[in-house]
Amino acid sequence: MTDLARLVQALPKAELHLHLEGSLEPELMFELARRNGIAIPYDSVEAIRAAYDFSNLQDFLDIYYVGMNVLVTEADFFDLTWAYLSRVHDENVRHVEVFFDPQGHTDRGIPFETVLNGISRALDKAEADWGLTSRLILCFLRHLSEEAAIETLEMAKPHLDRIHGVGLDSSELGNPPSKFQRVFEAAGALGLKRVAHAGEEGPPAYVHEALDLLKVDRIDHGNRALEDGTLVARLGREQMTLTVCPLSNLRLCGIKRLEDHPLKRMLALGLRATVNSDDPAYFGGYVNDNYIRTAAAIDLNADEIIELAKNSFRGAFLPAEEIERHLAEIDAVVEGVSWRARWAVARRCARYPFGIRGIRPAPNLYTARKPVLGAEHAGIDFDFDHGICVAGIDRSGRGAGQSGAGDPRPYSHPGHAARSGGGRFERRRAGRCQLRAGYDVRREHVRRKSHPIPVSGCQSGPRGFLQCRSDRG
Ligand code: ES4
Ligand code: ZN
Repeated sequence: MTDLARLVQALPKAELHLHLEGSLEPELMFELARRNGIAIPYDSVEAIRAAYDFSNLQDFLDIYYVGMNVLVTEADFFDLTWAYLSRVHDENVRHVEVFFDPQGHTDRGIPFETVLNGISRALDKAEADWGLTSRLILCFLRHLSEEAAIETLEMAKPHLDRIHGVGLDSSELGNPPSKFQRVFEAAGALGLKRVAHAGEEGPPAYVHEALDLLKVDRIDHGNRALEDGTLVARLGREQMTLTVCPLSNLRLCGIKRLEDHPLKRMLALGLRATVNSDDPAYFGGYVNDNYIRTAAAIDLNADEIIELAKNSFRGAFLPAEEIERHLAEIDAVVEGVSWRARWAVARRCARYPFGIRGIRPAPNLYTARKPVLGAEHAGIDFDFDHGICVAGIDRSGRGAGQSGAGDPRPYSHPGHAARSGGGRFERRRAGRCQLRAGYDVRREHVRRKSHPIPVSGCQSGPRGFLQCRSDRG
């Protein structure tokens, strides 16, 4: 993993622009086609991927609407949503605001409730299992009529406890925001948030319309706003969030090369830009890939990457105090770590969803080392002031954790003992940290060899410890 990838992985992030149907990976598409006896025009997963060669938005949409035909049952919508959430959970995404296109399903005879129930069940499970929070945004297909959008809003009315906002997607050119003014007004009157794709392919005038006529709370994409200085000034003044999707822009030929992406310019102009994946199964990358590939292509520095992660929370439809908590968590990941070590932070991170002592950090990598005698469960703790430290005890009471082995950088004070709930670490010599003792660890030095152990399924353990299941025995 590169330093850039480590930083991106370590940062807590929100994803604000994701079409669930666009996260349908070819493997799942194939499986659902088989499960439901639906014919698809491909005879292999490779053939599906080979078809994903687009010249513009419409090229993509033509294939996207065919792909979603395999989604039929509630279980299909659950599986689709769960696969996406599992993926971004691994990328240290803490909050998602996802789109769905009900008209793409109801027009095929799939009941609105089937779609909604499958999606919501997965969203609820991700929050229950991992604390991964979410908002669901119902998108109107703009190539269809406003009457059809109004009918869709009617279907949603009994379920507004589970739908947070409305959006506008599909073919932008020729379908300006003004076409949907009434339905957006009705949605606003219901207390729903409003967003719209604008300036993806359409002109700056469409962005103006989205703001003035649809009264949107965010602009999805917004790239072409840069052509209009007055508009840029307004977006900056109002701190309007732009949900930018770099790999999408590349694959739909909005830009020729990723090096031409305007994201760095957007930040320099004071715009609240965020990074998102749009339709990751079709565009070749989930959210971290979007950060990493774009940062590499346009030379974003660490501060810009951190700002993008912060913007993802600032632009989220979350209560102010939750936004603040996420921002503080980003600061905590970044703070206390020297500039050089900042790049190395992820390597030493433990994954835990609940937090200790009121802090809720949790970069998502766990690189504790295998304990002396293979522990199945490792208690994990953090020394948040000094970068990252993992410590703990296994079930048998033997030392199970390890911190910073092989890389002394976050422990910038020689002899510093990392404070942790139970274990006590000392930097004994350059590049080595050793577990000294823990409260129910026998007073013995425990030396480890370096065997990374992947862990998952973390939960609160006794006395502020976290317990994680080791994926390997
Ligand atoms: C979309 Cl990239 C994009 N643009 C507009 N509408 C969409 N629906 C799904 N992906
Ligand atoms: Zn989109």
